[in-house]
Amino acid sequence: MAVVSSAHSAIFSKTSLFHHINGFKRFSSCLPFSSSAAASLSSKKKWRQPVASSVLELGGIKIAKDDVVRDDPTNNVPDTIFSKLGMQLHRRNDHPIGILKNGIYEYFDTNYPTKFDKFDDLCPIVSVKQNFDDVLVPADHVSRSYNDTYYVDSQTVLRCHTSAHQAELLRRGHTHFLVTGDVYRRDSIDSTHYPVFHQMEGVRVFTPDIWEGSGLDPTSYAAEDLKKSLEGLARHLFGAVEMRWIDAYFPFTNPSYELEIYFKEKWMEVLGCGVMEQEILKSNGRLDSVAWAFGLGLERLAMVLFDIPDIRLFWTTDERFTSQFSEGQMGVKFKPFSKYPPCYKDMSFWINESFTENNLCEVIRGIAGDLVEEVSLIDNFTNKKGMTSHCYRIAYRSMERSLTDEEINNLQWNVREQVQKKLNVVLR
Ligand code: FA5
Ligand code: MG
Repeated sequence: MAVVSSAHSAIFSKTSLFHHINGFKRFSSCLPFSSSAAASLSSKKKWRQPVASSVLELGGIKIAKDDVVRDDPTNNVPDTIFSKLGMQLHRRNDHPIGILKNGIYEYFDTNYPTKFDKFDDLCPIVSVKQNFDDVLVPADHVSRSYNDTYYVDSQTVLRCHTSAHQAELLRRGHTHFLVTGDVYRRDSIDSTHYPVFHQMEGVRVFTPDIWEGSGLDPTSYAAEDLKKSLEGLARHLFGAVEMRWIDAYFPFTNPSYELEIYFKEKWMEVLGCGVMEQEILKSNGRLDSVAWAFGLGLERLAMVLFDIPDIRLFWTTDERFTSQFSEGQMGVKFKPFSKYPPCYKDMSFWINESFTENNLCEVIRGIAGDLVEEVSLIDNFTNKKGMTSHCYRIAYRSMERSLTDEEINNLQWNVREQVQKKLNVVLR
């Protein structure tokens, strides 16, 4: 395994208004989460369609749509995201994400019998404190912005990483745990980014008797153990695959690393990890310990494992996809059911100071849903008057069928109208 050092960026690797509006009380009872491993959804029924009903049950808690999607400035959760809450792909044993989760469990159960406690049903609606403060994310960190995170209200978010559960589980006395869950981020659009995806968090705490006598200082001991465990996991999942370690930055670990895997002619980041900041351990009842932590991107790993070319496929209920996977079958290679052609549409506009690419992508997804495959900036210039123009290319493609010209033209027409209206930009 080659070791390469360089900086790398992603949401965490970059250097309150109203309180208890209706519904928040229910979320707080949702926070001391229900427990784990027990229930996995029946794998008999093939995957259900997105919930049309407007009341969900998450970790045993009932949540109504208007608790999560509200027309007020502290809320930026769109309908399309609400429809993903409660889908829990990671709890379906015949879905690639569930199969992968079970494969990772198997690795930890084999190598550390009975050690790791597993949680896969913790409520994705968490407090700002859990998601950010508890893991030392600075007050001015980009990940806290409304541009990057879905806020239910000023103190409540859809978790943007499973690290949101670290502190609480440590406080409850867990020293080895795996937390799997759906996480939510406003993000760009391409084949490896989706606004809802799944992570698995792993934490292992070491007490002094474990590193004493190793000849290593506790931090080096934990860092070595971490890399060994994750390299072992990668071998368990993939056998031989090209990978490299990258030095990284996270507010909650030091040192920090990311692991990249070579996939479809590109390096793809699959996980972040590191030695947990002492302060997190100290604040949660572990004065004399060190710990490592990691956060795996399950879709990214599943793409490599099952040869799934596009992240949107995880959400399809098309039989031609779902019938290819079954419980316990790790690494079956996905056979694409004919490839439909993409259709490209360009749009140019003068941006304003508040323009962001995440906002643009949110508007486009709101209209085109999973028919949009990629949004990329293809031209960017500033004129003599200081006005900046962006040209974006939108690739439309269905994973399931051919799209008609008329359908695409309608989508694009709608996108142009909404982009202009919602983002206050001037089309050219
Ligand atoms: C984190 O989320 C950290 N919480 C990980 C961590 C945990 C670090 C514990 C240290 C200790 P990051 O933002 O890089 O880090 O995301 C982790 C992984 O999630 C990425 O490596 C990637 O595999 C996946 N990921 C990130 N954004 C997306 C996205 N939009 N779609 C699909 N997968 C994504
Ligand atoms: Mg990252």
